[in-house]
Amino acid sequence: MFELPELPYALDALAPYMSAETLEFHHGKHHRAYVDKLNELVVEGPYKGMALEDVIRQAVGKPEDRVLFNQAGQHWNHSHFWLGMKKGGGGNIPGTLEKQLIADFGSVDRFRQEFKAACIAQFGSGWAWLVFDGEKLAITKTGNADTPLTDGHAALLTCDVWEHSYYIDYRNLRPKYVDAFLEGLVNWEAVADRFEAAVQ
Ligand code: MN3
Repeated sequence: MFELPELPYALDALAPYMSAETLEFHHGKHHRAYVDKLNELVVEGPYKGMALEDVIRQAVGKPEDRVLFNQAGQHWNHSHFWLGMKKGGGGNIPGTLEKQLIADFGSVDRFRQEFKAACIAQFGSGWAWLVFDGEKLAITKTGNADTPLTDGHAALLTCDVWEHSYYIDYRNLRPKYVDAFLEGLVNWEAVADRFEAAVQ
């Protein structure tokens, strides 16, 4: 059985950048619904007992497993998203990662601009990502439940740009939400740890 992971912070810890009400709905209702539906779909058949990453890799691109893939991808993406944020986030970037951001984007500011642009440019529901492709850092976008896991890229940071992620706090203003995410929420230590793990 897949389980909804507990948030690594209190519901009100990310305010005012992300409200308790948003987390209550987003984690407690949206993410929970993906997990519940996923469990219903894998209860019998070839995916029974399989690890989440394996479900995603095996279901991707199979039209008959599209609904199951969507639940599994959303479970994985959200679990990644929660761990990429913290109370008092958005501050200093650990040295090794900062150097790599400067090497691959020109400057940290330039990275922020490009990441924000990707969040805004994702048409409809989806995700923007900072990934490590084996050689360098890169920014990518995925639609709906798609995930860099199936591209062989190591996901380092993601911003959920589904409307349910920002509509309570920012209404239709996705750029304002992305600014808040970058300035006040990103857990750069967690991103740096993922980078170290991906490089090894
Ligand atoms: Mn979401």
